[in-house]
Amino acid sequence: MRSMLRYVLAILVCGFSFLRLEAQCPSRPDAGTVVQDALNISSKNGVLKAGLTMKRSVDDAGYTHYCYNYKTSKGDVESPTLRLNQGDQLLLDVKDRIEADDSAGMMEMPATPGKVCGDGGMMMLSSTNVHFHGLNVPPVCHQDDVLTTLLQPNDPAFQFNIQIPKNEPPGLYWYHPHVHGFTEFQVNGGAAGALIVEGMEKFHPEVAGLKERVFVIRQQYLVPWVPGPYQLTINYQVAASPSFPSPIIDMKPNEKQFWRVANATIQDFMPLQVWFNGVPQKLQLIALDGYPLAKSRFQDTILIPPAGRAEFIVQAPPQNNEAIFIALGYSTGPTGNPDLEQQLGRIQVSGAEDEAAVTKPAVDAAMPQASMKSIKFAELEKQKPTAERKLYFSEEFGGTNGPIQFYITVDGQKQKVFEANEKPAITTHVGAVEDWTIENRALETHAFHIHQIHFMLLEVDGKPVKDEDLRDTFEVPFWEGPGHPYHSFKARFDFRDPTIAGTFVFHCHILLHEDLGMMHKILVLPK
Ligand SMILES: [Cu+2]
Repeated sequence: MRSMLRYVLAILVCGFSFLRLEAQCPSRPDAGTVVQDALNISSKNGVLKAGLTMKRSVDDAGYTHYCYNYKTSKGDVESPTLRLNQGDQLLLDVKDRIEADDSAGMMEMPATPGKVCGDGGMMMLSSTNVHFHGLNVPPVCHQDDVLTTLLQPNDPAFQFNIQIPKNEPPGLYWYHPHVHGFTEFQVNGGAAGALIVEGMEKFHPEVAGLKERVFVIRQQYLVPWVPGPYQLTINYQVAASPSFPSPIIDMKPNEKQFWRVANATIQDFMPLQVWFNGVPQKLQLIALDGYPLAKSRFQDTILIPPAGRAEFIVQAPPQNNEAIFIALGYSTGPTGNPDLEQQLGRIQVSGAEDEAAVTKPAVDAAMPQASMKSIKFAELEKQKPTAERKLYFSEEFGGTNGPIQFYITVDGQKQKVFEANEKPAITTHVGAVEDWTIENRALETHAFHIHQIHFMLLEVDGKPVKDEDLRDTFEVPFWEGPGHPYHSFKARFDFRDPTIAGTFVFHCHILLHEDLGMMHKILVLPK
């Protein structure tokens, strides 16, 4: 009897520890190891159906993880890369299984009154939803809506059902939670993954046949809203040399690789470089923010703001070179956060010389199979704007919403922080093509982002840009103070596509700023 009892107890204990393990996020890679890409899950016959479970756990160093857990036959992984073709359907079942959280004593916020998508209820740290950053898809329930979609712990799975438009630009997008007030916590915890719309080689044949790497750079603070030291990670491996051994990026001598890099940090502006023996190398830039460049170009520095993406070709050095991938430091101004230089990885060259890379024909000889005219927002430069607007970022010291109030304001309106039940700050209609100037009157650099569409850059600081890139996130540097002009950019916003009708948001992608209300709504009325 006693042994029977023991047996039952043993089963119970095993059961409990199994349950406890169930609640944990997958372990993350050790420092100083070879960087691995996330698991790729690809659409089949036009459909990608997958399930993700949002969980939370705390690691041995005290960092809180929020993870998009994905089950495989070999165990659980987090944040798989979702790969789809133009025109494919994404069926993503998301469950909220956040157990304990840090929300004790934190404010809860009522969700947008009236409309509820998902469970609704109060917005809390244990609530979640998903934003498909950059996708040009409808802002409606079960698609890319963050204003009314709210999942709560232990709800049944909520299904996102998204049709990738047939003319969606091929490139790197990403998914992350977007519950107003609590986004920073979950993204700080690592809740972010890559989404790729395939077909870049049809527009940029120079990437055809190259080994592809997807690097998601994240940033973790012990307590995200407290200024202090942070760690960058590359595919979840800590990149904090010299405190930790550098992540290792494997390449063959002279090998060309196609790197697709997402800035999934909560606030880090990253000027990226690749150095050989301390000398920055030319990188062949192919796409920004998931939009192929009209023409690839060579740069030695590629700046990506928080939430931006860059896709570029890197050629490895021959043997015996010291090569690194690095994010330079970046000044975000007197009230900004320190963005420090950090080595993201050490390029380890080994194996046989990559003959194919060396003998590959000159890129210009290759002809694109698809015309840039076939994707969204093509030839936007030829459109006549139907309206012009000016928006500005600003900050005020003191107030009820923390030591600094963060605002984004449509010029002429009153400065105010975002509230869930506010009316749209901008109302426009399907068919509109608008030129907006975004100005920064704050002593801190901000990153402008709008949901549902890309915008075409026209001017920076009042001067026409050399490259009219399509972006979904763009930096506006800080104001240097009295006697200096405000920095700004001007871009063209295309609301002609009837599928994006509805209410969505534009905001700063420094996530603390967004959470504190540096955001407003835009309503696009159907025709
Ligand atoms: Cu900001």
